[in-house]
Amino acid sequence: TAAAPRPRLGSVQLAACAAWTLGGNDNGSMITAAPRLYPHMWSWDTAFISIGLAHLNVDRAVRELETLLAAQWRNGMLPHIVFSEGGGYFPGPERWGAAELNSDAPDAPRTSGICQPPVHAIALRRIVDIGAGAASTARLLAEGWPKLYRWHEWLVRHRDPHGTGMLGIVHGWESGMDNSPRWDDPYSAVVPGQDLPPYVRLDRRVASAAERPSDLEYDRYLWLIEEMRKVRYDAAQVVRTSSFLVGDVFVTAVFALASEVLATLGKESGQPAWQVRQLRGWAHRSRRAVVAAYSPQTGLARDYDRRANRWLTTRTIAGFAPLLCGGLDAEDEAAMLARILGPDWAGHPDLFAAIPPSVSPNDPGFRPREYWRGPVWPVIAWLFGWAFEQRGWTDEASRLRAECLRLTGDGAFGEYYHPLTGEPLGSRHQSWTATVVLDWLH
Ligand code: 2M8
Repeated sequence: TAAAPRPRLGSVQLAACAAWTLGGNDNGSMITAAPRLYPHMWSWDTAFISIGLAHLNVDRAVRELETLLAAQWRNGMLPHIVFSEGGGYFPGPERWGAAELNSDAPDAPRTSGICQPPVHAIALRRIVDIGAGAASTARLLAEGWPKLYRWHEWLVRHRDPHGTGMLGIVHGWESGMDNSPRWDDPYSAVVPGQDLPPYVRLDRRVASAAERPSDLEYDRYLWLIEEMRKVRYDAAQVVRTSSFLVGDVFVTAVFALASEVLATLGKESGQPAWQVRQLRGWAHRSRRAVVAAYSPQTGLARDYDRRANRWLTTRTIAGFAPLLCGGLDAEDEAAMLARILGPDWAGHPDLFAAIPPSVSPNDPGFRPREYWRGPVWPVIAWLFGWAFEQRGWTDEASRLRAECLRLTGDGAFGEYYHPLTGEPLGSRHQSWTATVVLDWLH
């Protein structure tokens, strides 16, 4: 697969394109994740989107995060989708039925009944830094911080009830990496029942079938929703009854990192000292769980299938989770940093740009066009780059940034990219891709 020549915009044009993309995805009440494929608000997309927006208009960035936070469930959960008035996505609010079944869910706006990786405190940090001194950022910090604290508390209470530090997920969608090979084993135990109500997929009207999950995968995704509906999205029961329950090492590392960030923001802004201490304690415990998931055999950290009681040794980008939150001993950490930059990952000689893809091109399961099974995701690269900077790996962070700008420099803002040719795949004009580009350009 030879790389086709692709146009490259100058940085001013590229920033203008990114701003235009975000403006185009603004439906008046929210910035949707993508124009046609995802016409609603997604939890972790919105965290990233608000970072890019902060460079354009900090008040607008604040409003975006506030819109998401306003949909927080009364029990503290931040839902993975906040639905706009429009349709065009399946499963929509009727299929989820969250507000009908659970009194903790808001009636308006409508939401889904699961969550996504807790990156929001990182967005708060970025917005507060970019918009220092603005009245809106001060308001966001004062009113948003306690909401994020409750969100983290919900995760600890319901997704780590035994205090292991490792957070569980009850649906692959909660990982954000829907059809990653990480979940093939646990999904093989999810057997859709005869009573799975019929449905029509809408995603393949926009993205080609080869770039989306299979029908069998979708049956399983929808079956897990049926299981949750049966227990009315009661968080404690969902964890007991879902046929999918996995300790997610990537979500756990994000949680450790974000809890540390939230603690620091809380300390700076005079939040109660006991809550700040508690956040640091959660961060510490989850960091230890990430380190305990590290496998010297693969040199990567593993997920844990709680239904089958076994470690999952699939090798994907998520295995580099310890680089996000730290905690490995110095030697293992240096080896892991070298590995993500080395020939199996970002340094693979056939890559279009030196960015770690979702699955290594050397892995037998590598599928370069298929969603979370091989493509490069700029937003994931942003997260690693940001963490690298926090860890003091500034050269590595700026090289990654330069490579990402090379990949995304045509202004298409693909949802994901073919790692070998650089072709944009999935949706075009994807908000979170535009937004991380804006942040890289500043
Ligand atoms: C993808 O997930 C949704 C379901 O949540 C879908 O395929 O319909 C994932 O890439 C997820 O991480 C992302 O938040 C979402 C919107 O961009 O799309």
